[in-house]
Amino acid sequence: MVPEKAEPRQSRRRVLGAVSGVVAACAGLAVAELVAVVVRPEAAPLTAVGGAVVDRTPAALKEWAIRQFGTADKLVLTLGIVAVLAVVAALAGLLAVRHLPAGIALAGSFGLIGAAAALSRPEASWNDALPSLVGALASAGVLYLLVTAVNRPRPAGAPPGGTWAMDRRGFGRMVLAVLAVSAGAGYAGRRLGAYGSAGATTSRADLVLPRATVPAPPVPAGAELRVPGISPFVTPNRDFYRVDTALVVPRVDADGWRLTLHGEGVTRPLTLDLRELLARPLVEHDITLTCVSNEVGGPYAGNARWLGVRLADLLREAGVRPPSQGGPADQLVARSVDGMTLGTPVETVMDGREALLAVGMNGEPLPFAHGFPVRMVVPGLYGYVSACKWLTELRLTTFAAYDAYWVRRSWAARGPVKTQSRIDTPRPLAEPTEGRVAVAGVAWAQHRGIAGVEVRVDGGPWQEARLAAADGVDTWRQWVWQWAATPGTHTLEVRATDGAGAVQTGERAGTVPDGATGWHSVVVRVRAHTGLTGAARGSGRS
Ligand SMILES: Nc1nc2c(c(=O)[nH]1)N[C@H]1C(S)=C(S)[C@@H](COP(=O)(O)O)O[C@H]1N2
Ligand SMILES: [Mo]
Repeated sequence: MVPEKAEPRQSRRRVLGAVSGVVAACAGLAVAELVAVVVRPEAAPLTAVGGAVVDRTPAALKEWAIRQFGTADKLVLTLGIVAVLAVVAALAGLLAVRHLPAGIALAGSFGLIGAAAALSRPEASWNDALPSLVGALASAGVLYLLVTAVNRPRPAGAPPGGTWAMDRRGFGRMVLAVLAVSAGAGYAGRRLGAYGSAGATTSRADLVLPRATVPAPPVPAGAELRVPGISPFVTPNRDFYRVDTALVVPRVDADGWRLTLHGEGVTRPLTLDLRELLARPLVEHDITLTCVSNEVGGPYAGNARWLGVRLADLLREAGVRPPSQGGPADQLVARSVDGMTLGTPVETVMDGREALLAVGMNGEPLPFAHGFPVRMVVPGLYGYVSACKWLTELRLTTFAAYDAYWVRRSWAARGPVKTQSRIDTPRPLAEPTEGRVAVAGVAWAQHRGIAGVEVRVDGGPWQEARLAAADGVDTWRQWVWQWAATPGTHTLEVRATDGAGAVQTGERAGTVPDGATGWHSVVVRVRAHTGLTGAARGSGRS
């Protein structure tokens, strides 16, 4: 009789223990969020652990994650961490009902992991350990209270079997109280976080960009083909792809922003605030930005009108000479407020192209996600070696002496953009009707320009596509080819020729270490006209 009663009681105790563990973890996270508001948003445990995971993810796995989840990769990462945390928290609770110190030690060790992750991030200071440590203390305290309640001995004289109902009510109340306080703390943390970056938000809203001293000519009317489904020539800011390691977008207050320029061969080091930067001549230029992680046919390319200061002018003013003129530094290392480093060849920046310290994107200040207040953009180089967002430091050094963030993670030190072309329409596995089908897309070979695009069907002869008007050599170019489609399954392929006459290679290569190559292909199933007479079928209308 006794063992039979003890069994369910034991399992109930285990369930309550697991619940205690999870609730204690919630409390710990909420408290940590609140502390992180004061310390630094990036130091919140979930963000810190996520960031540390990103830093340590091998290039191949990162590629896979980006491919699988696209821009949701960060959300998936955070959910994964939460899932692991929940499991370990439940285990800590289970352990705690049997052996309280051991359970509390397990819960607390998670705080140490959070703290270690925060300290391992670039730009970390000792303070960054605080959110996780204080959070761990809070969660240990809550776990202690809950588990003590779970383990409280049955009051003497209580009717057998009914005792748990009493204790459970008390336990339930405690759980609800802790969850309510945690939710309140978490909410307060978020609100205070927004308040903390209110200065940044206002500084962006208040920023009036000066007019360009050298405005860009209007985009030629013929640059935009009117083909449904083609990428627009100018990518709206809200649709512009985003690739970075930041789990929380840095919100920099423009009023406190400073840029320092120093290093080898710099005879006059500079420190500029935003007002001083904006007082310089501003150039406007259309540049297509592409990511080295873009698969053939992938989405990580966007075209914008950038407003900014010519980086080469600033470098020259600081006394920098390119290596070809005897300068000692061949690498310009840009560093962002969140510690990201990107290394750019000095020679490229100073060879006359419009390498910019950009402040404006498509007529507005840079969006926070795209680097407010200042970022770099260099036509012809992949983003990872040129397009530092939330820029705060420029340092002259050599490629021999220093490896930037991505180079330490198996990407090539130099990343010139490879010629690429993409079929935007028809979409893969589309089912157009036979007859005239517009095959269209974009092609890019920044700073060399696009001289031709060809399409072929089922491995047949290459056919010249019609190019849209060019808006200079630094942007992508739209193209269209009218296909007389016949019923059945067909493979469309595209290849471009750059301004130097080099034909895009068909040799397939992955994105690591210096960008994917190969021809984009799309398989479609062309449907026969139905319910039409033979004469109408031949008319080519569709
Ligand atoms: N601070 C910072 N700048 C960064 C990155 C980053 O992770 N952190 N990623 C780079 C990469 S890999 C690319 S492709 C471009 C993407 O810029 P976008 O997000 O504005 O499109 O930003 C670059 N600048
Ligand atoms: Mo990138």
